[in-house]
Order: sequence, then C-alpha cells, then structure tokens
Amino acid sequence: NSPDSNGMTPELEKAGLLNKTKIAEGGRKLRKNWNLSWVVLVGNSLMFFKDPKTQNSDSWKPGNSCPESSVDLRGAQLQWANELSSKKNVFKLRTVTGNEFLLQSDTDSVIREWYSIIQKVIDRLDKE
Ligand code: I3P
Repeated sequence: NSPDSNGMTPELEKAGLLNKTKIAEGGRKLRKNWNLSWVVLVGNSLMFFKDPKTQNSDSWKPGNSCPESSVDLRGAQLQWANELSSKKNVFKLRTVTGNEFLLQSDTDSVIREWYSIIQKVIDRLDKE
C-alpha cells in the first residue's frame, strides 16, 4: 500500500545522524567529502539535511527547512561497501539516475537498522 499514490501524507519511517558522502553524480565519479548529515526517510524518499537546527522528526514537513538533497528510492540499489572506504560500517546507495552515496555510522546497530529499513522501502517499491 503506497501512501504517495493516494494523496495521503507519507509517514516518517526513520530519522537520525549518519556520515554521508556523495561519490557519483549521474554516473560521473565525484571526490569524496564526508559530512555529518541529518537523514530522514519519509515515504519513498531519503532526505539529507545539513542544518543542525533541522534535526528533529518534523524537519521534512512543509514549512520547515528544505533538505540539502533528496533521493527517490524507486529502483535504487543498496549494498554493503566496506571496500570503498577506510571507515567501518559503510553502505552504498545508488539511484536509478546514477547518483551514488556512501552512508556510515560507527555504531553497528545504527547502520544495520538504516540498511534494513531502506532495503525494505526499495523492496516495497519493486513490487508495485
Ligand atoms: C579523502 C579523504 C576521505 C577518504 C578518501 C580520501 O582525501 O581522506 O576521508 O575516504 O579516500 O581520498 P581528501 O580529503 O584529500 O579528498 P574514506 O574516509 O572513506 O576512506 P579514498 O580516496 O580511498 O576514497
């Protein structure tokens, strides 16, 4: 059941702080630039916020500050990618448009929860 397609407000699935770097844009490789990001998963979108003041679970709602970037999870691919970084607990998210992000947390349980909930959303969209 997709909350987006019937006009209902999508639900907040998860929000929290992760280290993030974009490593490709439209298939073109980028130089890594790791930053702490407030990450919000709502409906089919993963949103990244820069401003620490936006770090609450309402930050994605209309009227609040805009995300730095937003990723459509439809058709996206997720994989563990510890070989792509000297950091531990790294996974890579690739969008259909060829944008690639690495996400990381030093806390094992935190990164596992994010991996699993993002994969769940991707799987749900694949079945639609
Ligand atoms: C990069 C920076 C990154 C590092 C990256 C370096 O150097 O140290 O943190 O990625 O390694 O190139 P610079 O600041 O000069 O751009 P990790 O922390 O993920 O290892 P890489 O080139 O092996 O990806």
